[in-house]
Amino acid sequence: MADQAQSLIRKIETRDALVGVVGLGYVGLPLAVEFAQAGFSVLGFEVSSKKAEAVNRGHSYVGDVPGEQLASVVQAGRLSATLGYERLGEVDALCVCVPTPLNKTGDPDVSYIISVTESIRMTVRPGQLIVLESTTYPGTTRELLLPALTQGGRLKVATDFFLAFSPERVDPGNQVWTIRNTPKVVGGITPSCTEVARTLYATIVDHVVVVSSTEAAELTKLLENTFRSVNIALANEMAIVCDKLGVDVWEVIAAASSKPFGFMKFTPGPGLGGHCIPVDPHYLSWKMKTLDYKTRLVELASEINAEMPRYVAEKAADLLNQSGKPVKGSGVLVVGAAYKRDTDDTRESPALDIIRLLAEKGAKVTYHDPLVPSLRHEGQDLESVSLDDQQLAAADVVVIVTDHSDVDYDLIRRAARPVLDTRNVLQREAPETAAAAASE
Ligand code: SAJ
Repeated sequence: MADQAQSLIRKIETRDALVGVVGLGYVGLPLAVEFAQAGFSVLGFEVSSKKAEAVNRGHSYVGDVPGEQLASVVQAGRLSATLGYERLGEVDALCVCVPTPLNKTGDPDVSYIISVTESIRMTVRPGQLIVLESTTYPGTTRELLLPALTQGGRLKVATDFFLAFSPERVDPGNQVWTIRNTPKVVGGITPSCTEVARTLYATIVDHVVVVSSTEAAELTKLLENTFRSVNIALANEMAIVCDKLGVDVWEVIAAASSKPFGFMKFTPGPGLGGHCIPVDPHYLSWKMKTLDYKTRLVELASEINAEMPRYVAEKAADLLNQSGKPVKGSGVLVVGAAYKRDTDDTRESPALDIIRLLAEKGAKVTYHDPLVPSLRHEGQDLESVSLDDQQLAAADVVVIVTDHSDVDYDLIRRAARPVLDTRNVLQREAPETAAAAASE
């Protein structure tokens, strides 16, 4: 193995390597703290002065990073944050954890990757490992980063610097699966790149899964999340099928889940939210379109999921109709604005679409979400209303969109208003059902 590789591996093994993390968000900050706790000196790179200052004050803004944990590594001088990318050349190993959203036309927006790559191009030096962690289309590392780093031939990959991809697998709020015990996939441009990256992650992760290329690592992440999108779409389509057949989809899914092999439970919902599942499959579809291949199943699943908010709004209108009420002027109380249970994250939340669609039909829409005190949506500022008899009495229909634990579902049951329960939470958490079942 090249001398550079051996000396960098040694630096990592002795913890003398200076580790850099670009992007101190829900992926980068926990990663930076993990490396600091493993004994490295870590330099975080942020474009937000607010975040950089908070880190240097030891103030955590990421739920998965307890304040005292951050404060202790900062006070020990193990972690600091710098604004901008000027100091990239100082680090020996750099993990890039920048956002990869979609742009307005639904295509990949790799501008954050391009921006940091341009800075790396100007600072990359012999002896550095660069690892991209951001979820992206297969080929990004080789097609965008590699050419920039080789500087038109000045530097050679695997001789001077090392380049790999390693997808993030952070599940915000998950207390069971942490950075340390969640296997980490790593794939390099060359075997020696892979080995240097493997050595780095082995200092903070119990199990590193090595693959043969950066494309294999990039695609591994896309498969993980496209798998969810496709199966959630199937659950959503089954909900529509069961509704038309007058069958309880939740009963069917519960029964299918009794199969001890060959089945994995997914549940229908009001649509797909979050910044992973609704986004990642589009990175795959987009890349394949450039190769003149249409990923029909992947795109169809995204379409089905994206249609669910409209389906929910129509079902709410049907419920009003059954009470002889037009949507226009009727009160609609949406329970839950976050994209999934027990999170305050409203990114891509289907609740936003459901609120918009019903408001467009003239409904008087209010929402209650104990974790989302206010919402800015389509130029509108909405405040979460309290869940009480008065609000429920004013609602001609209640639409449960997020099944937060901290909501008084008994109050909703007792109000006896028409309810569209997109998460089956009333049935699932019905004390009566449990009591009835127990008395049989
Ligand atoms: N959803 C359904 N039905 C399901 C599962 C989810 O409608 O059966 C909805 C959720 O309500 C949400 C959306 O899909 O609106 C996405 O939910 P998710 O459970 O996939 O959660 P995310 O978006 O937080 O996905 C993250 C991903 N983690 C990473 O990308 C590192 C995903 O790979 C994880 O599997 C997922 O967390 C997880 O399992 O919690």
